[in-house]
Amino acid sequence: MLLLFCIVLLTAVGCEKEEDAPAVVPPSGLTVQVQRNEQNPAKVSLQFSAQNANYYLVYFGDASNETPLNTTAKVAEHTYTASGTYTIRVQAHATASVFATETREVTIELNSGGGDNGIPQTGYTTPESYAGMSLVWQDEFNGDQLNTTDWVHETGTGANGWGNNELQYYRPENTSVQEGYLVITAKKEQFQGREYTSSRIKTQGKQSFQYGRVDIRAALPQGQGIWPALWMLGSNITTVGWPACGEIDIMELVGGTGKDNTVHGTIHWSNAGNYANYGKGYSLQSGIFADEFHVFSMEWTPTSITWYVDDVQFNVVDITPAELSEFHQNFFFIFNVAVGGNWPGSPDANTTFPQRMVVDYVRVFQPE
Ligand SMILES: [Ca+2]
Repeated sequence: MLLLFCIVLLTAVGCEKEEDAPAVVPPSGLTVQVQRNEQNPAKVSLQFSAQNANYYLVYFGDASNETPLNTTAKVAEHTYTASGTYTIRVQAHATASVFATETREVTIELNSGGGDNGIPQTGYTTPESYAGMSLVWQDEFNGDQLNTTDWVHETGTGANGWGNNELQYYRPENTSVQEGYLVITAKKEQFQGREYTSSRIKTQGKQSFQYGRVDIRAALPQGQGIWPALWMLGSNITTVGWPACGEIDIMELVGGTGKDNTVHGTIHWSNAGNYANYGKGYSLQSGIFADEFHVFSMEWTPTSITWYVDDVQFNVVDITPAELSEFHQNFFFIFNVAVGGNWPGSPDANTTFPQRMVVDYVRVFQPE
C-alpha cells in the first residue's frame, strides 16, 4: 500500500513538472539553398534558415560516421574529395530532440585523384631545362586570368562548326586560370542556339615558333562526344588557307568508353594539292587521361616531328620531303575542348557535364 502511494505521488509530481515547463516551439519554415562553385566543382556552399531554431546541424553525407557541423551561422561550406551523389541534411534545432529536417542531393564530378579544387594532384612531370636547349617561351598559368599578351580567344560557332560540325559555342567565360592551371570547361548549356559551350584559345599573332621541343602538361576531360586538343597551325593560314598552312596535333583525344585512354598525334598538310594526314595513337596501359596529369610532348627538328606521352615516343614523321614544306615555318598554338563533331560524334546519355581540360604548363625549348 505504501509502495503504491509513492508511485502515485511520483507520477503526480512528474505531471506537475511537465505542466510547469515552457512548451518547446518546434522550428518551422526551414529553407536550404545549395550553391555550386563555378571554379571548383568539389565545393558546395549552403545557406539555411528556420524560425525558432537555436542552432543547426549539417551533415554533408560523405562519411558514414560523420560528425555534423554544429553552427548558428546559417551558412556552411564543404569540399568533397571524390565524385558521387551526396545527400546533404540540415537540421534546425530548438532543442536536441526537437528539430526540423531538410535534405538536398548534390552530384560532384571530379577528375579522379582530384585535390580540393577538383584538379588532379598526381601525374607525370617534365623538367624546366634540357641540356643544350633554351626555354624560349612558357606559360605556367600563374595568376588569375589568361595572359592576353600571349593568348586570344576564338569565339562563336566557326564556319560549319569550325570545319568539323562541332556542336559547341566558344566563349571566353569557359576559360579560367586558377592556382597555377588553365581550365577550359565544356558545359551543357543553351547559348545562342547551341546546346553546349566551351572555349578555344590560340597564340596566333602573339607567339609562334619554328622547331623545338614542346612540353604540355595536362589532365584531360572524358566521355562520348568530348574532343580536347592541344595543337598548332602554320602562321601562314591567313594567306594560304588550310591544309596548305600545315597542322600539328600534339594531342587529341576523342572521348568515350574504351577511348578515354587513347590520344592521337597527327600532322595534316597539302600533298601536291591533295589533303593528306599522318597520325598514330597512344593508349595508357591502365586508367584514362582524366585520372591524372600527363605530359604531351613534340620534338620538332628540321628533319622530323616526334610525339611523346610522358617521354614515351609513339609517333615520328620525316618532314624532309618537299611535299612537307608546310612544317618548316612558324606555327602557333591552339588549345580547345570541342563537343561533338564529325570525328567524335555527339555526346550521349552517358556523357557528363561539365568536362574540363586542365593545363599546368606549356613550354617551348629550342637548341642553344
Ligand atoms: Ca602551372
